[in-house]
Amino acid sequence: MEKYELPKLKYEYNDLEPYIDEKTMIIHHTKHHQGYLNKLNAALKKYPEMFEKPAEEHLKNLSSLPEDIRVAVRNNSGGYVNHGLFWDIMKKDGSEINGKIKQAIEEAFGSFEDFKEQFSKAATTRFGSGWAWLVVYNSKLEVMSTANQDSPLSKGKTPILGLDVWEHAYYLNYQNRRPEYIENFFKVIDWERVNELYLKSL
Ligand code: MN3
Repeated sequence: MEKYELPKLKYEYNDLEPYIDEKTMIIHHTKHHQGYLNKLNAALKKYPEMFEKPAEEHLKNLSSLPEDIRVAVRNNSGGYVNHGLFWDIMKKDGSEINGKIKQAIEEAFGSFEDFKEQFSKAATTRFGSGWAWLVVYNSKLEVMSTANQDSPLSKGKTPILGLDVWEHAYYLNYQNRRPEYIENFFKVIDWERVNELYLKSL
């Protein structure tokens, strides 16, 4: 492999309407996600052997990267990988939560509603640009948030659900109404996929 590539969506740009609008999806995927990818590919030109590993691997080992590309990888491999997960855990009309992930969420947070409240709070209170996450750490579920494009992988945690709360993710449709965007995100979550990622992480 000579460079990383933009993952294709499993659905159409307008499939997440009315919760996430088509125009936001197009700009987000073809401009923002593509932008992180282009910068990541450019940064690694000097170190082509790095393309042999999945981009996730670099985020797990930021401190071992060559210093001249460490910040670029943190931001752009972060942006590349985070958006890849974000697209992957959504689908048209969403799906009901079921299976092991349902059980694990109830065990970790008390109930699905308690989880939703914690996750939404993490997403709402993330100051400025960043992400809210459901992660697996030591086989247990946790809610967390990160700034900018920082990945939970850099803290040894495996993200299985992520919500982009950068303004570019919602501003066209929601303007400053981030809480409404967060509430509507729950209507398009592909819980079958999240369940698969959960099982894989164990
Ligand atoms: Mn984004």
